[in-house]
Amino acid sequence: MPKTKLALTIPAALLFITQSVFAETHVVTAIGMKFEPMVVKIAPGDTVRWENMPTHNVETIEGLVPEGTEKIMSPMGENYQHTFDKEGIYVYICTPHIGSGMGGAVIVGEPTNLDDIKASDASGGLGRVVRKAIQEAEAM
Ligand SMILES: [Cu+2]
Repeated sequence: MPKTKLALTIPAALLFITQSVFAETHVVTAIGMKFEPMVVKIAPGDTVRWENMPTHNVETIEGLVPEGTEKIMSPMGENYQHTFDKEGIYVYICTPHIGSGMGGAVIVGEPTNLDDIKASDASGGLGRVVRKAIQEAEAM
């Protein structure tokens, strides 16, 4: 391998290794009808792991996630984890318990879609989750 090419390859490899080493896993625990913590702030590439989920799940809502991201619909009653790569706010609910306000948000990097979230007309349990997500994003 020519010397110049090698000189470029090594820093690129180191950067990749560094990012992998520093990617974190954040645990959210279902306690009663609440996710704790309700809002987690993470870096792109980090993972969120939901635990203690015997009667719960995680479902993202169209319009309350960054554009172009795939919907999350985790199997009911199972712990679940997801790695978030795209920046923005991801509001999620527990499908059977959102009426009781069981939901939360993951803020990945900068809250790039804050205006979209603010423009949503969510009410009831989902409205409470959305207001909490906005409050946390604005405090950043
Ligand atoms: Cu639930």
